[in-house]
Amino acid sequence: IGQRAELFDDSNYSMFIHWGLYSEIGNEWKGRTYYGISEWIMNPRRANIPAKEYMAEAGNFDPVNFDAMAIAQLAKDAGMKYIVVTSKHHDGFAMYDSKVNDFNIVKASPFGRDPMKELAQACNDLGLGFGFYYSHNQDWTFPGGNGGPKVNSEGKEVGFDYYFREKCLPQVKEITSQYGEIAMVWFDTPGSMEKKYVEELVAVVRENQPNAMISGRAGHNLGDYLSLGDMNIPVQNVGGLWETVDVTNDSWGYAWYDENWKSAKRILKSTISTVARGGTYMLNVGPKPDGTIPEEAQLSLRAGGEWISRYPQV
Ligand code: JFZ
Repeated sequence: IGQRAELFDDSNYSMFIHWGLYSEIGNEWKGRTYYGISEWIMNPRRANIPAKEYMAEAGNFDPVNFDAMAIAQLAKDAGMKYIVVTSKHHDGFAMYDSKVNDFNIVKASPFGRDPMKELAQACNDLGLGFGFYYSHNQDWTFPGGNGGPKVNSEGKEVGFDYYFREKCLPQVKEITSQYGEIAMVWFDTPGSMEKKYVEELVAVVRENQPNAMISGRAGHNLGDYLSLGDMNIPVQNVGGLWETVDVTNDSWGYAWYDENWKSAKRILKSTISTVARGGTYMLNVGPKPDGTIPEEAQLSLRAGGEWISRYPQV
């Protein structure tokens, strides 16, 4: 895969950011706390929130203290080399200015800014790579998306193809063309998605971003590398290009009660074990409802970065 692989050669420690409407909810719905990964709050086995009700929650999402430069600087201080952020998770809410679908942070929320533009710019200014997570198969609020409603706004029954043509493909075109050069498109949970769809998405990414890596979870082995199971640090050597993703606490998205922070020592151990076996370690932070990164995560990331900065790059 040639030049694209340079991302993993030069940069084997990176920041994952799960940020979306679920961050505003923080795992508390109608006065009740639901435990588990917060970006799954609307799932039937959790708070079981109907799509319409969940979508209305966007009117309350106003992360006024979001500061792209502060987050990029945190990644830099931590010793990380690039950032991958959720442009759209399974809930279907786009965290960027999407022209093809109004359920996004610019149109549906009071915030009114495109935080992805700001973050892409901040990463560029600090010499960090920038990439997008995009949930290509699951979309719980758009008709036809996996886990989504079965009928469209006209009451007509629709399938996956409808979601793919009307939302998924055009949005992947947007995220690969509106934010300058990006380093990565992190597709996730392909499920039983047909190969032809994954092929079309991969073709768009290759066309618009020839140097971007595509995650192992694109599906049908069409990604550029192997993605291990979440929070999985291998104890054996793994061949080829690979990555493992992990969390600073327990949930990817912000959860109000989640204080199970990993220490700097624990973060360094995981980073070193992964990198020593040739892998890339992508560590997640979940911004709070106001858009800032929890203080405890900042402290341990910076303490780890201080240790890393004392060793010369090889
Ligand atoms: C997925 C998402 O459902 C989750 O919300 C989060 O974004 C995470 C990073 O990715 O969850 C997964 C996907 C794959 C595995 C585990 C959790 N896996 O392969 O072990």
